Amino acid sequence: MRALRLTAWKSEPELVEVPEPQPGPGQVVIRVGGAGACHSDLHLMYDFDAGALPWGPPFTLGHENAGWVHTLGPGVRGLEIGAPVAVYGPWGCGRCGRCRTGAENYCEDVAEAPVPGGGGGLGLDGGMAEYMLVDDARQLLPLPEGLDPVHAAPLTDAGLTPYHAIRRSWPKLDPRSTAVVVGVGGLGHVGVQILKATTAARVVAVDGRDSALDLALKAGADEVLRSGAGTAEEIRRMTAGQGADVVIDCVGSDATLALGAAATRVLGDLTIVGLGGGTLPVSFFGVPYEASVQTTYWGTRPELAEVLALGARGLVTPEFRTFALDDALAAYRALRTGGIDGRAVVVP
Ligand code: FEH
Ligand code: ZN
Ligand code: ZN
Repeated sequence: MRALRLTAWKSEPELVEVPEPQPGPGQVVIRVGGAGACHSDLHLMYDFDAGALPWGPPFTLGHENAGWVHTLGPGVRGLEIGAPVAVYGPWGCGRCGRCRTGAENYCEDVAEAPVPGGGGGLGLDGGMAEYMLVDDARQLLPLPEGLDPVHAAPLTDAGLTPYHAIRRSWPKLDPRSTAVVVGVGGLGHVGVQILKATTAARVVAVDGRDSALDLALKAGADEVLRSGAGTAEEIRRMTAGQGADVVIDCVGSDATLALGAAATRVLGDLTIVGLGGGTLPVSFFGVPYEASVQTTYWGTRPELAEVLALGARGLVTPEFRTFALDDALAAYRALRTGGIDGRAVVVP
């Protein structure tokens, strides 16, 4: 079969012929129906040096996957061949306290995980291929009625990652609240939809690109702001001087972190989801009193079930453009130059 493989750090992936995977005990092979191209894959290709992550090439890209059950390894029960499934992406040890609650994104015994801190498409072979080996049947969630693998794939990361970030801030998102999403790309536009579907907060989206602001409006944003020198002041003006209750930063650059710190309300949340590599100096007067600043990594398996339910009900519907496997590298190149509104999904 063909697979888009990263063979070295700081290099573009190659479409090569590889053997079809065979499932071992407890494992499942899926026929891939959709594999999303995530912005973090660009960091893997162009930015990270060897040693930056506890795993490395060679592996097949694609950590945002859904498809159909193809073959079952020995001992796997309860899955039917041909059943549509989404793949939960962060693969933990399965036995530690976090993994037992389904929070494998925060596995506490990563040495016992299939790959420390990664999963299929992140150190192990992912979904940019005709078939994908899923390390354990527990990582497969049945697709609810009304959701097909192409639509489900972006929900597993572009959906789950902002969902987790937003869900933890639900107590701060009442009908008087303002939530700001900074960066309206693959994750950010789904974040806007999730805020609208799960809270009554006013949603403000910030981006530097007109096409992204159009996407934010389509996703349901109440207001959009073109990022610039006065953005934080504008957010304060819109909130009677108080600032935003919750800021979800899907970029994570120096500039967006500074914006977040300047625009967050006292007692608010500033949540950094984007891998932009920026830093935020924290000091007594540098951040609002009792504002919580946190990073989040992906989400939990129970949360993925919730996101799939939102997708099946038509409440969260990522915008995407499909690409053939032959064009997967072109999809990444377009993503890199800002040429993709929403997500690119590879359909092998
Ligand atoms: C991938 C690699 C490293 C950090 C974060 C990510 C996310 O895109 C996972 O969804
Ligand atoms: Zn990702
Ligand atoms: Zn674990």
